[in-house]
Amino acid sequence: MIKVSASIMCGNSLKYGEELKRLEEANVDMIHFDMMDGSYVSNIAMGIYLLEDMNKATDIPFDVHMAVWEPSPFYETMAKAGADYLCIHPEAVRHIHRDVQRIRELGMKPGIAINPSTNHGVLREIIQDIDLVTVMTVDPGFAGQKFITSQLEKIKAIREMANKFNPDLLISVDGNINTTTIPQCVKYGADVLVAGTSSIFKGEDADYKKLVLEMKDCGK
Ligand code: S6P
Ligand code: MG
Repeated sequence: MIKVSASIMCGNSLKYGEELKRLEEANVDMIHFDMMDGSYVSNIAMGIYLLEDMNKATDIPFDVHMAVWEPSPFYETMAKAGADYLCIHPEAVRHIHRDVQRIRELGMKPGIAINPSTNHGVLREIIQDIDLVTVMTVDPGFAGQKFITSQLEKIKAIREMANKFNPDLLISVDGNINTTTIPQCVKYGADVLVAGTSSIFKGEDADYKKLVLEMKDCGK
């Protein structure tokens, strides 16, 4: 079943409370919460206090994407703040198994985010220990970029690996996910669609419910 994870960074930051209500009414499955440290990526976004407050305001699960170097000192705080899934980049940590184990021990579901230039082979030794892979279909750091089509083959290869070693693995796609790119992503094996500026966050008048349904429909 296809899930939509709404990238809240793309919402109106003066109205996050209202944005969460609109996303609840639109029945999104998850909130994609991007954290950026200004070093692993050239942008700074979304902090822990914000996650804590948002988590108090909604029951929608949080899929946190840490585009952060050495995120391990923050895992405990992230668990307390309400992260359900916690996705890290393999290049950003020293020992990926230790980090994944720690994330699970703290009650979160571990995930790995793969940059466009990172080969999916990095997953082979860890795929059985994680719940989510986020395939970056743009370089991380910014909303509003162009889809990198070479990532489709990667989605397919990860799905094949998952079928063999972890059939319940969720594969999410993040970056320029819209009604044009969704059919191919889903065909190749994605089941979580990160919704940003190119699909649902289109301003005050956007009908999130309709847009979310369109995303799910075009992936059928
Ligand atoms: C990018 C970040 C993403 C964006 C999302 C934006 O660094 O990880 O989660 O928020 O991809 O979506 P769009 O439709 O503007 O590309
Ligand atoms: Mg993201």
